[in-house]
Amino acid sequence: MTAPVRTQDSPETRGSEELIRAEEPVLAHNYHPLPVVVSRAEGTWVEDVEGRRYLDMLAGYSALNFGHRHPALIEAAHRQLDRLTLTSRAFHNDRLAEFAERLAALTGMDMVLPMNTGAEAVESGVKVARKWAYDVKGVPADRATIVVAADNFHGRTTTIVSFSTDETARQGFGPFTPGFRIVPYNDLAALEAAVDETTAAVLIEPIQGEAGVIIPDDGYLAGVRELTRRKGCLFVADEIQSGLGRTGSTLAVEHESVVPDVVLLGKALGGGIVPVSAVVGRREVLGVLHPGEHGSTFGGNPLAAAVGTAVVELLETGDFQRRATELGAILRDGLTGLVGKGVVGFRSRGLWAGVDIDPALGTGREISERLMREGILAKDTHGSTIRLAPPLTITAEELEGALGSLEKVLR
Ligand code: IF1
Repeated sequence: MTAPVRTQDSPETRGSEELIRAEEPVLAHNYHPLPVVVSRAEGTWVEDVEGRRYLDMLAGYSALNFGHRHPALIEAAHRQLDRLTLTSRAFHNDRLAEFAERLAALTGMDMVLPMNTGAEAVESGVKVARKWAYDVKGVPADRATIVVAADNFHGRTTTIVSFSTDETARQGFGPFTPGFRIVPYNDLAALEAAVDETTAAVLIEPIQGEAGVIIPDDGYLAGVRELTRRKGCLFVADEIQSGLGRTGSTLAVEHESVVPDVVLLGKALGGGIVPVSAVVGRREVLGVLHPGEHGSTFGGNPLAAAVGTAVVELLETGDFQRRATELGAILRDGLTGLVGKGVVGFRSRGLWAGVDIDPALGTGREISERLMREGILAKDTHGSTIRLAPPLTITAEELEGALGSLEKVLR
């Protein structure tokens, strides 16, 4: 006799350890989560099943830029839940026009293609860039190439891992999609050599997230913009993790006053409530799509559009961007003080940092577990690098506390 089926209203009474054990036989093992079972959260704080509180320094990999359950976002979601949640794009809905208008204005673009996950935005960006190459640039059919950077992370679909340089992300998932060229990041000469008359686009992260918050030299993004314009191909910026306030500006490319042809957005665009992503770009590019050529069941649904509009409204104030800049100075100064005390180096912009820990002190995973015991949730990327990306709502005191805990676990 299997365990009684728990109905929606009967509370989950199992504790953290029991829940972790219960997952094992039934949940695919594509993650190795920290041994914490979150059950509630608000702002920058999460609470586990036993009521222990943790400061969230990961923020859903930058999907929780506005903190857990931001009141304005929850209110927008509740209001829409009581009206309309899904129509499909077979019909119009009364939320999508405003979302598209305000997102386009926020990003300085002409048109919006609403999708759901980041990977869908990247896949849609690849398709639109290729179609632009054939319809506008005149590249021969099926000959379009897209140039990407080594150590990229753009998602987990088979086409996207086709251009990954991370063997763990590729192993066992072939055969792969052709039409991609890989060059070293932050290397304009290599990019110059790889872009030719077949090139539809250069697709890069303005700052490489999963690679460990790798920040290119000043001038690299401006160089990509000049090179792509001169060679007649598109500059597609993947701002799914770097965008929407994380680095201190609405888009990370603003740091070099660069305007790409296409920007990919996701994560925080859904306010940490529903998956919302988008391809935003110039009319000449997104105008290549005609009815029936691309789509998505949930893309642009009224609930997503309502939450997305509330997110855009938060960003229109500039407050979160300013907070990321101001608090980012505290983060940078705090990490600078830890260099030589267990930190061997770090990279940071705004409230986003990749911190390289002395491997002698432990692996990134071991450091993350020690931080967890100090009430701080953070996550390692590769080796001994810890990513720090708190909600942009974090207070200076909370940030100082997190830095204090990091110093403590490194002693
Ligand atoms: C995981 C980190 C990984 C992204 C950029 C597209 C996507 C992502 C720049 C795809 C997603 C997520 C995926 C998640 C962990 C996290 C991540 F860098 F953010 F930490 F893996 F690299 N472009 N990043 O960062 O968006 O389809 O996931 O909505 O796969 O474990 P998605």
